[in-house]
Order: sequence, then structure tokens, then C-alpha cells
Amino acid sequence: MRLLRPFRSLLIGLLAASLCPAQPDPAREKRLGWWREARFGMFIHWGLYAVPAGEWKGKPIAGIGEWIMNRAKIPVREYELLAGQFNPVKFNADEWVRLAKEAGQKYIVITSKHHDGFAMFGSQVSPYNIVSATPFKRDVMKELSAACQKQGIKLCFYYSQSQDWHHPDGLGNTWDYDDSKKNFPKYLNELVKPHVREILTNYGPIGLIWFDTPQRITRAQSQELADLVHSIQPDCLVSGRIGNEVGDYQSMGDNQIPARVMSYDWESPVTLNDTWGFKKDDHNWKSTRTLIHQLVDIASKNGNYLLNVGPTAEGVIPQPSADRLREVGQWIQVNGEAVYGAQPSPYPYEFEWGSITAKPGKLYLHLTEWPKRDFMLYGLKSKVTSARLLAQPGTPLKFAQIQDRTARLNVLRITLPSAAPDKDVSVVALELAGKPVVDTGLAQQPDGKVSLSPIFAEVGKASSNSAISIDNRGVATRWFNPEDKLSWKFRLYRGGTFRVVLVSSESRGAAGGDNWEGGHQVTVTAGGQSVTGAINDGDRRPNARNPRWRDVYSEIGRVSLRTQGMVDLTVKAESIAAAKKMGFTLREVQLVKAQDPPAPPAKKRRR
Ligand code: FHN
Repeated sequence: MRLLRPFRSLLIGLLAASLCPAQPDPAREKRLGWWREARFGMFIHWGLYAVPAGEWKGKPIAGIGEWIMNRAKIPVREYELLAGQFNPVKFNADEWVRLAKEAGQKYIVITSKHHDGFAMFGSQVSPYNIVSATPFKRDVMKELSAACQKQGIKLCFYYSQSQDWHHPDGLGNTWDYDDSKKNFPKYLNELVKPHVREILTNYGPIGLIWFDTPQRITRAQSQELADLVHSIQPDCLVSGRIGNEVGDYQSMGDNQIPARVMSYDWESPVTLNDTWGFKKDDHNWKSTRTLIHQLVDIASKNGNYLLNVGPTAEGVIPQPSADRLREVGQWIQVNGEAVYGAQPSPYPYEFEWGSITAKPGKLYLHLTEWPKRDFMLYGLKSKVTSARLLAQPGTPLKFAQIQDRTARLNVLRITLPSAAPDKDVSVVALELAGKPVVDTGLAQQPDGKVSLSPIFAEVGKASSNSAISIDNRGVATRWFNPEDKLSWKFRLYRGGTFRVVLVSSESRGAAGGDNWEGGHQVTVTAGGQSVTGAINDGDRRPNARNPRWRDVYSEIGRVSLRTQGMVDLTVKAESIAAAKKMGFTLREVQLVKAQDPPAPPAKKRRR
């Protein structure tokens, strides 16, 4: 049948559009330039909630500090009185910015208005702001803007565009205002847009606006807001949480780090302890080691690390935060070359020993574990021309590259000094002849282990009702249907007997406590052999990349895989316990080499 000419060209156009990847938008690419180079920023949650600091009328209020108004259902008229007590006499913009600089952070994102609706900047739109309503009267954002410009840091603003528990038409406050009577567009037009105009007009160049929790906002409303930002400051980025995919980059869930390299630009907001806004009884600080691991891991997956501090009502960044940030900064002084402007790892998957970042002609191996013997990397096909530790740049490292054509395996072996030069993460810089070329397929690692994340699995849904999905961290969740399966293919280099370990994960919703469900019977079939066993509690371990949710380890049996080559592996549940409505969560399948017979005494290593 002949198509009429206009229809034919429409069809061809649609086909072409679906085949060609979307062209990058040049304006957006320009905006993202500094942000991709920065890789590390400081998040600051500061507002009236720092006054109660997690306690209301003598009682501790559970949850994150900046949510106290909502959690304790504090009436607007009572919460407003906190403004009269907000007098941060120790606030010093230069000191805060200096701390960010010392930490190696390149941008600061500060709450200009959080969900409590209080503007932390001088505003003509509403008197509910730091200049008009507090005894402090100073516009802290003016001071921060001057300090940032002086010290060469990008100033950025957080702005809560949907939730506003103070405004009768903003979202979230259902204890003072009837939700069904809210006129959300009125709130957007009369408060949000004029506020956004102010923060983009009165504080010099702004790096980005970090919108958050895009509830009830339509695509048109998100787009209007993004257009407003770009019409005032074309170079200002808009965070993904503006909603409806109109942001300039994507935001991961809070404290979540994905399990693979992402092809798009993304950022993870992370807390130093558990809260964002200051809480006097939250002392659950992440170690400096964890922070550096997260920084390099995020960079290796194409992301930015936005690390939060919650200053006190006096205007002081808590000492444990400042100490850790300075320690991260000391590490960056030595190893920053491997972080700033770093491109992601050429391998899509994670390594247990650390992370990889890249630059043209270079790969950086971030070793979070110092190897007992030589360090080995599988799958790198490019020729390495030199290797050195960033902490000892004057001392070239010995290395060798071997190619085993039968096993289709490339091995890089690097001889390292017996002790790590850095306390937390040591970085080996490799120079390559040309671009990094690697085997990107899932494969056994030099220690004999095979680790398979659901993020790389083929998901076999038994029915259209199956709810199983893979979350931001790469964890298979909502697995309630025992007929659902996950399957992988991986390359085995050395056969043997393997322990089959299933790594389950605490759930995303909460940290600690009752957020995990076990008791499922699960079958793993690898290379044609099946083992069935139970997912049991009892072995919970911290997860180095996502410490907020612990891993739960269950060994369900052993398989013997003798032949080199590609192996199929499938996980299928026989029965799922779902009484707590969490079901089976799977973060990783591991095949761990069962103990080989004792090796002959090791020869002394030559150095
Ligand atoms: O509800 C907020 C929360 O208070 C905090 O601001 C975080 C930071 O990413 N964002 C929201 C929850 O995702």
C-alpha cells in the first residue's frame, strides 16, 4: 500500500527519532561543565529546625531533624515562634566556605527554604524569612554569596517547591490546613516563583537550584519552573527533583549509591550522620574511610557526591563533621587528580577491592583494600605504559600484562609496596597507550569470586502482576511471586567448588530496626546444578557502599563448576515469606571459591 507523502515522511521521522539517540542539548551541556568537573559538593541543611534540634516540649522526636514540625505535628502558630529564638551569633560565612574548600568540595548547596516554609534569605514576598522574622536580621545568603565568590566556590540553593508546611496552599501540612481545599497553583504562582526569582536575582551567579520532593507538580509546572530559572540565569542547573524529568541531571535517592556505572549525569545526597538538619542526639557519624570510599565510588559510576552538614542554631558546623571533612580534604590533596573531572570506570560493574575512575589515556585504581600479594586486574586489553601511586609519584611500580588467548583473559599484575601509602584509599595511576579498552562482560575475579548484582540481571516476571523491580541501589525488591526469576551469564576462568551465597539487603524505607524479612526458600541454578536453601537472618554486615542498609548473608549450598567459559546462573524463589510486606530482597549473588587444599609455604616475595 502506498502511503500518502506527508504520512510517509512523518513515519520516517518517527522511526529516525526512535533509532537515533537524543542529541545532547548544547545549553544543558554548557551548564553541566563545572558540575562534572567538581564531583564533590557540600550540602547544608540549616533552618529554624536547628533550634529544637530534635526535641519538642522535652520529648525526643524520632526521624530526621528538619522534619520535626511534621513529625510532631507542630501547629504553624507555634512553629513560627522559633523564628524569634533563631539568633546564630556564631555564624561566619567565610569559615563555612573555608571548610568546604579544605574538604575539597567545589560547590555548596544550602537550604534557602526547606519544607517548613521558612525562607533563610531576605524576601519581599513574605515576611516569614530570616531578615524580617528573626532577631539576627542578617541575610546569611548575601554573606555566603560574598564568601563563595571570594574563595572560588559555586553557591547553589536548595528550594522546596512542593512541600511547604507553613503556606496554606503548600503541600504536606494536613494538621493545620485541609488538604482538599489547597490551591497548589496559587502557592506556586504567589510564593514559589517570586521566591525563586529573588534567589536568582539577589545573590550573584548561582550554580544550581536543588528542588526537592516533587509532589503533585505537573510536567507543565515543573517545566515552567525550570524555564523560569534558565530565563534568569541560563547557566544555572536545575536538579532532577524538580520532577517530571525536566531537570538537568538526575538525583539518586537519599544516601543511595547505585551498583553500576550510569550513562547519565547523577548525584547522591548523603548524610554525615543520620539527620540532615541538626539533631543534638544524632552521633551516628560515618567514618572518614566510608566518606572517601563513597566519594571515589560515586565518581567511578559517573556521579557527584553531595555530602551534608547540619549547622546548629548558633551557626556552628558540628565538630565531628568538620573533622571528617578536613580529613577527606587531606586525602584529596594527594589524590584529587583521580576525582576532579574524573570520568567513570570503563567496567560497568563494581569491584570488591575498590573503584576505578578514568581520564583521557589514564585509569585510576582506588584501592580500598590493600592486597596481600600483587594486585591483579582482569579484562584490561589496552597496553599499560606506566603505573605509579599518586601518593608516591616519583616511584614507578613494576607491572606485567599477560594475555591468555585460550581462556580469553587479559591480566594486569602490579607489584605494590608491602604497606599502603594512604590510610584509607590508595590510588594507582595507570598510563595507557590510547583509550581504555576492557572486557565489559560479567566475569570471575582474580580472587576466584563471582559477584552478580540484580542490576545486570535479566528479570523474568512470571506474570503481569509481578511487582519485582530493581531499585536505585541495584537491589531486587518487591519480590513476592516465587515464579519470578533473575538470570545472568558470566565468564568463568578457573573452575572449582564454590559456596553459593545470597546477599539480601535491609529495605530502603528505614535504617536499622525491623526493615528486613527472611525465611524464603530460594534455588540457585549455576552451570546446570541446583542448590536450594533458606534466606535466614543472623549474619548482618555493614555495606561499605550503602552503609545505611546492612547486608544479610545466607549460604545456601555449593556447586562445582569445572569448565572454563560462559556460565548461566538463575535465582528463583521456591517460597516467599511476605508477612511484613517486604518479601525477598536480593542485592547480590556470590560464588565464593571453597577453601582450596592448603597451599605450599609461600616463597619470600622479592621487592
Ligand atoms: O524531605 C527531604 C529531606 O528533609 C532532605 O532535605 C532530603 C535531602 O535529599 N530530601 C528530602 C527527602 O528526600
